[in-house]
Amino acid sequence: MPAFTLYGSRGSTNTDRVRLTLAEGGFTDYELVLLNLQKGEQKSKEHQKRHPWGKIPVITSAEGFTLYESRAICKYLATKYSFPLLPRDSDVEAAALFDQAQCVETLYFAEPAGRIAFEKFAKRFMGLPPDDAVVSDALRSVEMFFDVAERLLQHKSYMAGNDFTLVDIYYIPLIQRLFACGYGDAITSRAAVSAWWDRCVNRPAIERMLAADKEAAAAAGR
Ligand SMILES: N[C@@H](CCC(=O)N[C@@H](CS)C(=O)NCC(=O)O)C(=O)O
Repeated sequence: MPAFTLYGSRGSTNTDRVRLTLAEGGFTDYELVLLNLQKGEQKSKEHQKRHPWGKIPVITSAEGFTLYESRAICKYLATKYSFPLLPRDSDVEAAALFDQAQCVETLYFAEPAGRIAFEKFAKRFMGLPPDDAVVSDALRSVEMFFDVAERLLQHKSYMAGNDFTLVDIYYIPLIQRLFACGYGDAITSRAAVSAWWDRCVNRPAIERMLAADKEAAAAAGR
């Protein structure tokens, strides 16, 4: 019996955040159940017992433990299975800097990048046109975010310090979405950000997972 079930969806950035964490931790003892968001399967009564807001990802264990919110899931899995992706508990300052980097990612980056992904990617599947005003406003915020990141990454290798952590993983799915939507320049035009991005996606486990997903998407015509 697998250690837990991950409920997610193909092409979901929030699900991919969890899958990347598991890949980086080398953990394969789990079952992935894919819900069809276009059919609204995430809003079923059964799924709302797992996630009261009817969203993915969620993990459930055979012992009855359920957890939603991708970053909380990643942190829980990294702690439970000792993936070397978190600062040591005893290093209080490193733990605080990790929390700071996590808040920065969620509030200053993922918020505007998520708006772009919704307008330019998700809306395509809903048959709706993007709202260009929302996209340009969000793009301005993303550019401003990376201007600051560019300065910070001159003095450290990763977002929370000199070690690769979960926070770096948190960025990957939405940055990939920016590339897919034609906004990869926000990364490649900034030397330090671009070098950081290369360090992240050239990690063997991450590179393997991204390549396999790309191949699967091409085969499925997505
Ligand atoms: N903050 C949540 C976001 C979850 C979320 O919005 N998931 C999307 C898929 S990427 C979803 O379930 N969308 C369908 C819906 O809202 O009905 C997390 O990090 O897990």
